[in-house]
Amino acid sequence: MGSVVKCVFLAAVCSVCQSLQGGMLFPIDSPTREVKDVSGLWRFRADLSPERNRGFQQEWFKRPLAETGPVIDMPVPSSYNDITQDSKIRDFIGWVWYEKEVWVPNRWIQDQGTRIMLRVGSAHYYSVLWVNGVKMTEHEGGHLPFEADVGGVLRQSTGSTCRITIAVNNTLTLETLPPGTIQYMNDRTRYPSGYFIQNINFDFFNYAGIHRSVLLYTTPKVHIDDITVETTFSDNIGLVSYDVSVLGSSKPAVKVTLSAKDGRCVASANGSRGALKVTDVNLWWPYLMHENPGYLYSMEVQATSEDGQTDVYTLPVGIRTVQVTSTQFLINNKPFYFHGVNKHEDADIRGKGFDWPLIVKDFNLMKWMGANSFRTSHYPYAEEILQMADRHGIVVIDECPGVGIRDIRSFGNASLAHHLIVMEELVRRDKNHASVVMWSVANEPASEMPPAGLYFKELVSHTKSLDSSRPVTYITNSNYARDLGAPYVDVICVNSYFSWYHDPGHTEVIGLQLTTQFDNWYGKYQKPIIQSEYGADAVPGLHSDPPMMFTEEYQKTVLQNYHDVFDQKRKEFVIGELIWNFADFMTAQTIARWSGIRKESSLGSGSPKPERFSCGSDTGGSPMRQVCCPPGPGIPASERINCFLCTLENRKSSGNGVPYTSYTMTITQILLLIYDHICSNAVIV
Ligand code: BDP
Repeated sequence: MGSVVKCVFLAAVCSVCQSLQGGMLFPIDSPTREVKDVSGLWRFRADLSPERNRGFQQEWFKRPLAETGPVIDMPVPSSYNDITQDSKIRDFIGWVWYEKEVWVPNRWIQDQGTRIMLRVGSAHYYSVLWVNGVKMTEHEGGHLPFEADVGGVLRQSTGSTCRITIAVNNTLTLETLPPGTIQYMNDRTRYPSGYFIQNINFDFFNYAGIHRSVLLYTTPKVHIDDITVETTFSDNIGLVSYDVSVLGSSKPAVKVTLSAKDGRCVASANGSRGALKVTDVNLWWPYLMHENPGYLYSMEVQATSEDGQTDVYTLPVGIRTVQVTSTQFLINNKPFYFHGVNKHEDADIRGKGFDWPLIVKDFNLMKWMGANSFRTSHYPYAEEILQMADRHGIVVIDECPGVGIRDIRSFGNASLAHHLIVMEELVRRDKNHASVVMWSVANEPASEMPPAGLYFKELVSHTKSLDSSRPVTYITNSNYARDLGAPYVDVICVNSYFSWYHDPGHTEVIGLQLTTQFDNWYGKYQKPIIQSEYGADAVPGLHSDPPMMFTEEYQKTVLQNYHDVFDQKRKEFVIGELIWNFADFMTAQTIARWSGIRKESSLGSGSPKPERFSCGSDTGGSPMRQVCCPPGPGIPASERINCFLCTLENRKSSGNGVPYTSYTMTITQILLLIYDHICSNAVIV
């Protein structure tokens, strides 16, 4: 490994040797808290020096970035890769520097009782944060938030300006999550001096940058640091157990009030730990399982110190239970079937940058398809996405970035130590979401390798020690007889691509092979099984009869064959199917991927262009999902086809759908198929 990477990660490995301190509540406004979003346009520079460490040598954080070299505009949140016209930025490996100067309200500075926090929702991969030239914190890992108390520094600075500098390094090593390796190419007849590449073992583009909002927010000095809720019910009585941690006061008085949707107080209690009893409880139900899915109570926590300082935080709470038997996944004691999708945070231009229109559109699409669930393949998604899932009753399998652990050296102690910390960060962030029903600690690790047994035993048991209320799994593509981690999981999640990566071209063997796959896994473990990925690529507009690989017909045939087996096996122990993938997404450039991956099942999560999705209908241009394609079974196919053709027309005429127009027919076919399948199997309890 070259020095570029070495210097970056020494610090990282050391920093993971300790356990997490404190909570990471989502920043909200409340009577005692304020949030100021400082996202927007930032100044940006990639450190193109050979060792990528000029920024540290020249201490770029000490002065405004524009004084140490050229800067360009960079939107936050967004990946930086696709923003410029420069392939060096798209494929950049190493440190990039972001900077923004913002004003902090005077009253925040003047009031010594105000805590001023700076929080980054996620930056990929390793970040160092300075305010006014003073280092505030470092964080390893994308996809999860980090924050620092910046009040002290701001109060020492003159004026109320706050110059935020964030250096972000996307280098992946054997000990990062996901892992990767840096390879220096030393053959001088083929590569210039210092030439290196980033190798990865996962199938999505290694987008980098500041991916979620950067927020300044306040709390009082005496503040609610963390809240943990667990829920259950018996008959019509719901029970919410809570645990509140308050910092800044040795003997805080804590009051907790639970309100129904209409604002009615339904229970209250005093004390930092306790239980709230809710009579005539409205349970949190998944979408399509109840006429009123996603019911959320509002839990207001109030903490007051001996000297009268108060903090207030309000948390949405869904009351529900989750349980796994040898054949079923129970939500509120009723069998739940995961009829869903795998996703990515991925969009044209913004990469993995947070984007509300895209998120809302994706939820509308999922609901319109009749999907009741998704897996956060292959990393934690934005908290706002989980909040949406809570509200809409969409069930989530919450996955950590443990994807591509294929090298035996990534099962070592340093890797495990970091993986445990990442699970702590994930559980700390997402533990209170009713939508999250299971943790996934990894995707397709080399779980047949000898160290995998101990690795997964530790990882799963640590995750259970953090949260005993949810089952834990990881997603496997190993052989059932040789998978060393499967004994420790609660649900078997299997990925398979029969007639694609195995027996290419032979869809006739899917039925037999999939049945055998299920029977083997169940025979060995007697645990319920989710088909956590299945699918096939298609080149848009490519047709053949009889179907051949990469045609739209072939993709359809593969899905149909899988669905036939699911429909049989769900009568026994199969508890779900998550198609690969909800939408096309970008991958690294390789001969196996044509402009990213094309196993999409819906209209796609490309850059949000609402006009692509509207339909000039009889009623005058209402969104097509309402007019032509309402959720649920029984919509005549002809109507749905018209609707899609209309979409196609809209995309063509929008003129900006260049990357999309060509594959619309694929989308049409696949979406119809999934839609038919999901609608015909929707379980309404
Ligand atoms: C699985 C991976 C997923 C890939 C998919 C595929 O979990 O990330 O994109 O296969 O190859 O192996 O399409």
